[in-house]
Amino acid sequence: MTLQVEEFRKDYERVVKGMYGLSVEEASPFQLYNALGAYVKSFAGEHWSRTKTEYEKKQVKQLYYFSMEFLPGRMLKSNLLNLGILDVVREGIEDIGLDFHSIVQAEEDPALGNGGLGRLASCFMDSIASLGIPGSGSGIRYRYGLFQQRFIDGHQVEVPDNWLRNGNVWEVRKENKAVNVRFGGQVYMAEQKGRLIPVYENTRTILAVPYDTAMIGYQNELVNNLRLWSAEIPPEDYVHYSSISAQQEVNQLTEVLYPDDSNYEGRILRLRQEYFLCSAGIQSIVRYYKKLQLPLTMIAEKVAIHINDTHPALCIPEFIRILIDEEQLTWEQAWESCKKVMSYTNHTIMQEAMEKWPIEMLKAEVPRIYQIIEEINRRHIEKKLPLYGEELTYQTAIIREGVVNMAHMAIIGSHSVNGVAQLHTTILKNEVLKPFYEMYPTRFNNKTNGITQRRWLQLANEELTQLIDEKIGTAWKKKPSELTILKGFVNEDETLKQLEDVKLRNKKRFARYVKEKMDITIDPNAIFDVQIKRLHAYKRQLLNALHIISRYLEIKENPNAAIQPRVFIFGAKAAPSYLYAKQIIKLINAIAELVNNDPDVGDKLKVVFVENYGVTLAELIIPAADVSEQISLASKEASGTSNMKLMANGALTVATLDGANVEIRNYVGEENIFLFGLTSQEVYEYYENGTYSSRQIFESNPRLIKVLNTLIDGTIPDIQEEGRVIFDSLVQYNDEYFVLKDFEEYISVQREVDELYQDKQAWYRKSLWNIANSGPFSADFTIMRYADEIWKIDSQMPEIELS
Ligand code: Z57
Repeated sequence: MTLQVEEFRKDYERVVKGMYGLSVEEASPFQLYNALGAYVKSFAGEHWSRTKTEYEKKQVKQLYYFSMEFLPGRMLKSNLLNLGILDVVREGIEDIGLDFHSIVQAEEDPALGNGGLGRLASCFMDSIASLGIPGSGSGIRYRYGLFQQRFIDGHQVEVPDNWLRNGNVWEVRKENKAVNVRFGGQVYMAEQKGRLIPVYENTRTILAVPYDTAMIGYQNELVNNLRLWSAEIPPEDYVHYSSISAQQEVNQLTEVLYPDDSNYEGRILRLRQEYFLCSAGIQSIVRYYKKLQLPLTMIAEKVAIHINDTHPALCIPEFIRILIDEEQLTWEQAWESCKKVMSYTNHTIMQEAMEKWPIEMLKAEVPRIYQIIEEINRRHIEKKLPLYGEELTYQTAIIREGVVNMAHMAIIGSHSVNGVAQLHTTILKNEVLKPFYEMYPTRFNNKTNGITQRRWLQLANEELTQLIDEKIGTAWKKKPSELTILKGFVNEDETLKQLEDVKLRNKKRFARYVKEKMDITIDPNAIFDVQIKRLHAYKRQLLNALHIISRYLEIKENPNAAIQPRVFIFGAKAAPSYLYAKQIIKLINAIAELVNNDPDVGDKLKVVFVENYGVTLAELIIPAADVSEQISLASKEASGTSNMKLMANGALTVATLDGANVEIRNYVGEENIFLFGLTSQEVYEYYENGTYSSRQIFESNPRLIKVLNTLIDGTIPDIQEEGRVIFDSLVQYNDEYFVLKDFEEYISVQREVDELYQDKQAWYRKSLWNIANSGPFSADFTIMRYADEIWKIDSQMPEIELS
């Protein structure tokens, strides 16, 4: 069934009239968007319902991907692309005389995640559907997404993200699928018909209502589901909710996403959110499974549950609770099924990100779940003590020193634990989770992250997509490995020139945005140097900032020297409670203020810190990037995914050997990436011998002295407090992330960047080489491996071939 432009026009005009009683000329961009969304949703509805019936009829094994975060980005264009009607619809819209771009822009960007982890979950949803894998997402429908970021005098200010204000055309409320989730009270075991069953007292029941969103596969007529849960007062339970405070408690539950990325804030409300997701999700899975009329002891043959970081790890005790308390299985039966069903991804080695819930909190909020965790722990210790002795066994305990270690529970309760890049997995095995690796060597495996080229190349960079199509045809869109065919073009001057033109147009597009939004003029011929990611000390935006100061000082010392112009582009939100990160934002904004307004500097150096970085801005910035900054302290970034997106769009990477940067290096070769800095091994050696002295490095490097002094001598405006704190963190408090240690090599590798850029042909040869080598980072490959090796789920389209 192919859609014709004419037919679309008629249908669309009818939808607009039906929804708003307006002609398309009268409707606002938002109304036009909403009507188009409704049209797309009904277009996909046929496939959606057919997919569901097929899964049920064939009783296929299904994956449930549990995540506290999803960052889907705007969905209109992506849905049109995947349905194969993007061109027809765009043409139809423009035939009517409407502006397609302004309709697209009327959509809110749902920020139901913080950063890499949430965006990865959404890339995975796209790949799972596109590969024809039966699977759905399970998450929370936050009433408010991640805060919107504003800058006031260079300081970050957070504004609530009321993303549902105008409704959400993609979601479908499924009130008939609601379930009850119980919190608090007391629980004791009582005998009934010869079995111990839990008796609850004084619990509060909250209704979990699912909202479903279609996850549309790429031109394969398959539509999966993303199910987001929302908390409501159970209508039949009004007596318990007569007080305002009881009502408020329910309304608070799914009110807002916690804004911490790679940082654990042990808040009671967050614990409730986690249990709410797990309980609602597991209940709905078991309910579905029971419809199939198969024995509950065989649930692992039809269900795989994936835990995205430890945030949904309460899936494990909740699954056991339901099987034992409500379905009368024995502990042994429930436990065996649990391990077969569950798998877990670790996303970080940062200690401050590790979830450790105080026992008292769990007892108060989810008393039955706590009992089950105690029992899992007791049996674990009992079983492993004789095999591994005290030291190792107690290192793997779930409960220790008054807290429940969620990572330990996730590992013990699953059959698979994976890291997200080769280096990360190696560090998990040899350092962070070493005792577990000794105990369960076969449970550990690596699944290097990936990205969806559909959003990050086809949609975000239409011009590059067209160029690639012209060179190698369109098969790469279903078979990302074919991007390697581009390697055959690296010595074709014409292709390199075309690539340069594409990049220049993307840079001009971004420059227009910067001019309009920020009133900063940037030169599209300068190098666009991009660092876009959450603000975190370990990611070392500060190192980037010190490099900028160093260049500024060079220009001031020698205003007439010829230097390669560069625009430094930042996008980053800081967690509201992360003071140091906010101070670095202020510092970078102050540097921008200084250099952008200094007449000695002109176009040689510009600094642009975009407000409110998110998926939508990423789609604008990434295609315009020449340089990709991936400069975390080696060993600290589990994988990184902006590194992959930027590479696929032809940026050259400046990197430490951290996370997936190592694999990028392996694919492109040393000559096609700018490496610098300590290796993870060297970092670990410093930790072991404790010999790092940042002060020594500071005092023996005249350039560093000059650069760091600008933080405290008034050179940079309006940073009295921030400058001092940051200076002290580097010199006085021994520079936790080895910024000073890596500084000199960073400066020198940046000089090589400038030199290479003088030779455009050489530059774009490397750029093309990077694009040609980005295929392996397709999330389709990643998901294929999860499905084969962990979930044991087959594609519904066995003919698929990615390489
Ligand atoms: C988050 O975005 C990541 C890890 C976490 O533990 C939390 Br909490 C949030 C990130 C890592 O920092 C990235 O390196 C990685 O690429 C991403 O998760 C996806 O795996």
